[in-house]
Amino acid sequence: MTKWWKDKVVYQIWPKSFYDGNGDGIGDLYGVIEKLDYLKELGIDMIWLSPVYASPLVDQGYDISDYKQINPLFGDMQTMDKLLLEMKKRDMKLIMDLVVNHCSSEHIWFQKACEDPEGKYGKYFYIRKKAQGRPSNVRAYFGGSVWDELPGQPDYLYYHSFHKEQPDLNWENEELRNEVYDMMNWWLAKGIAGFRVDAIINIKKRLPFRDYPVDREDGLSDIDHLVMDSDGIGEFLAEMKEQTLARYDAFSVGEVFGEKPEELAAFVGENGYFSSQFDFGPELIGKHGLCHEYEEVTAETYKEAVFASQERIKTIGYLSNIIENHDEMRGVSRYIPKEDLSDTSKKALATVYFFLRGIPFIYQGQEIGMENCAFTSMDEIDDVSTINEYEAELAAGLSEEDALAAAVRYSRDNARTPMQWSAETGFSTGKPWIKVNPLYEKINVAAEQEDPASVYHYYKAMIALRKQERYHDTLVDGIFEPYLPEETNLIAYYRRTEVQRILVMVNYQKERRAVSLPGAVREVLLNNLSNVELTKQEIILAGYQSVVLEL
Ligand code: TEU
Ligand code: CA
Repeated sequence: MTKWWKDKVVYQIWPKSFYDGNGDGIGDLYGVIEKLDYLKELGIDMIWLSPVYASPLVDQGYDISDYKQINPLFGDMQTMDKLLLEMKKRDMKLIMDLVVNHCSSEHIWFQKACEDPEGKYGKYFYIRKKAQGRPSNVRAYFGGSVWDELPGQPDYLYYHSFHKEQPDLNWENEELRNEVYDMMNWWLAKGIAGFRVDAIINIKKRLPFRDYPVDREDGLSDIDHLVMDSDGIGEFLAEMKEQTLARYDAFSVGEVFGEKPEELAAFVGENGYFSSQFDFGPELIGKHGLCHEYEEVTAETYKEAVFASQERIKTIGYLSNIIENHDEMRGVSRYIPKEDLSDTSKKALATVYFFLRGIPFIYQGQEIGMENCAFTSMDEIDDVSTINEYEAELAAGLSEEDALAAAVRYSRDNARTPMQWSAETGFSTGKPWIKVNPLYEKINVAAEQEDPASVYHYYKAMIALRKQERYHDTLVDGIFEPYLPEETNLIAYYRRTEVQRILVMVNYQKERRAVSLPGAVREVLLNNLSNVELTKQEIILAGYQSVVLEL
């Protein structure tokens, strides 16, 4: 397998909120096609398209009822083929979302399993006889037991890691695995460049199912206990690669939470199951218990998480680096203290993550500095995960006000408000399906394209720098090495090769500071402010000033 993908910059589109091409208030494939030139202009090479398959949208498309059909809300297969063609014309690659830990309860396989739990399709799922008792006390990611009564079959239970309308597929069943591989090859043969692989760590469960320590009033146990207790996933992932990805030299990026530390090389090493996996280290900082118990991120905890991930991957391969996605709050609202939020600090955060060793992913709206949305009521929330969190906060005894504040701060819907294209939002000629972030008049594509000092133009400059011939090899393959890591609130690191040294320096605090330099600066390649004070020995960095220096 070649590594054709390692210098690419990837943009994640969550289609329902990207751009509405037909005026029904819902983003769609027509809209994606219309915005390809915008993405090309930004410098994007590859698009990760979140699910557009047939789905009842219980989990916004991560509940698939037909892997080979397009949800009419998003368009049709003809439009999908047009998108592929238009992207090919622009030398852009498309990766699709591979959601095969589970399907939708509306999938024909599950419908047939409900008709005949003991038959062929019953074996595509984890179905158990109720008389034998609930097989385990594991809590689903979206709350409640992972076991629910099989619809129409009061004597049977079935397993779901997520929502009860997302029954887990039984990967122990070779027939099911071959169905998945056939579907993957069908999409690869259409010309997609690969997949983002959803919740893949969950496909391997330790059997027989068993109980784990109860950790909440609901008498259930966090599903991570089951994940950590399950071994042997490599057998499935190696088979998947051999049967599909390797045949097309496809790019694959795993959404992997909780792989065992010693498994990282097997997952994303030279001959790994996947090309890459996301670095979720920063995303997990301080997340223990319920949202109201989460610790806020600081410059030091952010630096520690990022540097630890770079150290882990250093001799193994490439991580995919993010500050946000469709499952998280907006990155600038998570990694920058609220009182320090500004275009300068947004650019500083961007600099920290974008030049790390690995593949930079940009989530829709991140490039214009979109922030968390001021949700004022649960009526404005659509997301099943946020609703579950709110209920769990109430059950933990929080007031409605405190439960709301905790749940909406970390809500996935912060990332799912409509992309802000102009001061009129510009997302749809109809009524958007979800609240528009009130900050759209200031934070929008049109305004920022006009302002050379905008977050948008800074992202464009970062992408251009990464692609510049002179720096390409160092920024793509150069070794990552911390610089003065002991300096509080300084996040600085080398990217270096035998012949070139680049130094990324971010003063991650509002106070200005002097930092010693390791040598003469050949050139200031990037600066989020209009100038920088340099002497032979040191650099004076203003609050949240970020620079990229060629030494
Ligand atoms: O997310 C997976 C997911 O949310 C869990 O793996 C994660 O560990 C948990 O939320 C704790 O952090 C993927 C999709 O990105 C998400 O949108 C879907 O809701 C989910 O899978 C089910 O398909
Ligand atoms: Ca639409």
